[in-house]
This record gives sequence, structure tokens and C-alpha cells, in this order.
Amino acid sequence: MKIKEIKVIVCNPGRNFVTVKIITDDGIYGIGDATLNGREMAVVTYLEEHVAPCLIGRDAQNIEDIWQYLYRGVYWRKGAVNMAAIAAIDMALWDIKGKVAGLPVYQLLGGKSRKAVTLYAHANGENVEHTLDEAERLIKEGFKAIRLQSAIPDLAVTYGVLGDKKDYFELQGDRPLPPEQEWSTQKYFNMIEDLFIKARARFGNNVELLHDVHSRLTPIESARLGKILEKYNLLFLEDASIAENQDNYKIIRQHTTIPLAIGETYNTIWDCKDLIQNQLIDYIRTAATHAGGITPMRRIADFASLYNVKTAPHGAPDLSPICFSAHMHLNIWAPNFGIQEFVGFGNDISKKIFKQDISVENGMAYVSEKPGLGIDFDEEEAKKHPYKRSYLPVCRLEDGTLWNW
Ligand code: GCO
Ligand code: MG
Repeated sequence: MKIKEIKVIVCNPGRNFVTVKIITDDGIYGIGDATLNGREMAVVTYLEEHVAPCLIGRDAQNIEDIWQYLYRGVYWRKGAVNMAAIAAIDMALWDIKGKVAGLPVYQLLGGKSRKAVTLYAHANGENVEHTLDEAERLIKEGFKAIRLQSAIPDLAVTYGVLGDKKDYFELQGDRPLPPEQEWSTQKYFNMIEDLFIKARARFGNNVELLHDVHSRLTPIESARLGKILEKYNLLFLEDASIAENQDNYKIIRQHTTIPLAIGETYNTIWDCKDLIQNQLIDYIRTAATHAGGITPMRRIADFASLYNVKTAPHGAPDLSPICFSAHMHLNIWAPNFGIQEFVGFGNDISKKIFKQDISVENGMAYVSEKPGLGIDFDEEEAKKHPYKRSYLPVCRLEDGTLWNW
């Protein structure tokens, strides 16, 4: 079964998504997600110019060899652009393998370890009360785990909270250039405990609560935050500090028992090896799209299981529904799966382009039983919504110093 054609399609049903479609000489096709928010076209060029020509004529069944060929064989290892491209090829090949076998991908991984996948939803608010109202709405919808984020009083724009803007495009205006956001650790600390005191008072202890710091704190500040929030029993504290230097987490860990999660920007197992091996984290949040596909995600899950680290894949709106489908197969299989981030399946245009087959009931997602990934992509519909340049925001301290986004 030879690879006959590889198409790379960028569409924008409100966000930019890069989709790869691999077509074999048997007429079977598979799809994968190569979206790299704010740098989409770099991945498109990489795929079209450098990856696709090398794969035409290769046996589509040899997923492992193709993965190694694109990773090991290229000399230039790792990197966000490279790994997003490899990821999309890998997902598409698993999709094809499932279709050939007549089985959903999770069956090829080893079958189900659970009946459904627990999701956590986002409650974002303009202030503490607004966040809690949002959380209440989600709890009423049946969600068992909620991530709480509130705007910080006296800061112009806070991460995750769009204010009166409906989306990032509106935030960026006509330019478009990266919007700028502000950060003050002091003002954040003035607000954050109140959010969790009030959340526990209002919702009790039967709902799981989570929080994303988006790497805004230094390790010792994260340790302080962990100590403050420990008593509110969070499922995890996400991206407290950057861990390019993985030793940063030793500092946090030695001060607090709050469960720690990280990994949404990681491209390979090497980015989290020390964190996992030294048991400095509790959840690894790599995404199939940014960590090279289903093949390495399976390896990361197995490696993490040796050290009591659970998986909690990234599920932001800038990963396409194809990535979410790939995660569903990994999540239903992985014995050490923890929780899946969930922000819905996009708007109506997105649902017309990406034909998802996952049902969500009471905060749990049920995997597709269709052969392959169980998601389809409507190319004609996608073409009606072309790429629009867009950037993630950048973050600055109040004195203008560039800070972590
Ligand atoms: C999350 C992420 C997102 C990111 C986005 C950046 O936990 O969902 O932190 O909110 O901002 O994915 O591309
Ligand atoms: Mg995050």
C-alpha cells in the first residue's frame, strides 16, 4: 500500500488549522493535525517542500519506519515546526492503519482501559464571581472537573480572558500583530486564593478544580503558590513555572504537595524525561500534534507510568478536532490516563469541516468506534474558510519587560 499523494490544507473556521491528508494507491486516506498556533505557514512549507516529496511511493503501513525516517533520518531533530509536521503524518498513517484493519485506533494500541474519558472544562471570568458563575454553569452541564481562571483586578488584559473581545482576531485588530498582555505577580497573588476559597465554599469538595498559571511565576513563587493552594485540593496546578531547566521543578516540589502538570509546548520525550524520571510532576500534558503524533505519545505514556505520572493531554482550541480524536484513542487506552482538557468541538463552521464522532455526556467523552481515528475532514467546506494570519499574544510586566506567555 503506497503513499500516492499528500495534501496540506489550511482552513480558518474561527482559528487556523493545518490538516494533512495522505492518500494511498488503494484509495484509502488518513488525516492528521499539524496546527502550530501563530506559525502555521512554516509547518505548511516544511510539509510541502521537505516532507511530502520524500514520502511519495513509501509503504503507508510502516508507521514506525516513516516516523524514524522523519525524526532520526533528517539530522535536525526536535523543534516545534518539525514535530508538528511529523505528528500530522503519523496521525494520518494511524488513521489509515485503522481503516485497513477495520478497527478504531484504540484497538490497535491495546483496547480500552476505561469506559469513557473524564474531561475538564474551562471557567474563565472577568472577576472571581464571574468565573464562579461560569463554573456553576459547567457543573450543571455535568462536568466533574473545572479549570478556574479569573482576570486580575487592575491589569489591562489577563491570560485566557478576552474581555469584551469575542476572539483573538478581534483582540488583534486589523494589523494583525501579536496583542500585548500585562502581568503582575503581586496583583495575581492578591487575587488567587480568594478564587479557590470561594470556589470550595460554593461547590464543596466533590468537584475537581484545576488552575493554569501559564508559566508566569519563578520556581520559588510557584512553591509559594503551591503552599497557598494546597488546602483547596486541586487536581493539578498547570504550568506554574517554565521548565526549560527541568531542575526548576525540584524547587517547587520540595516545598509543596500540590500536584503539578506541565508539557503542552513539549515536542519530545526528552523535554520531560527528567521531570518524569525524578517524579517532579504528576501529570504530563503533551499533545499529539506538538509532540510528534500518536507513536511518541504512546511512548511518553508508558515511560510516565513507570513513575506514577498520569497523562492529561492539552486540549486548547488551537489544536484541531483531529488532534482531539487522536487523544481520545490514547486516553481510552492508556492505563495511566488522568484527564483530558476540553473546550468543546468548535463553532458550527468548524463542525461542518471536521466531522467528529465523539459523544460527550455528563463531562465524559465516548470514543468513536469507527475504523481509524473516526473523524472526517470536508475539503470543499474547508476551502471556503481560508487562512487568516494570526498571532498568540505576548506578555509584558508592568514596566515593559517581556515575560512568559
Ligand atoms: C491550555 C493552554 C492554552 C494556550 C494555547 C496557546 O492550557 O489550554 O495554556 O490556553 O494558551 O494553547 O497556543
Ligand atoms: Mg495551559
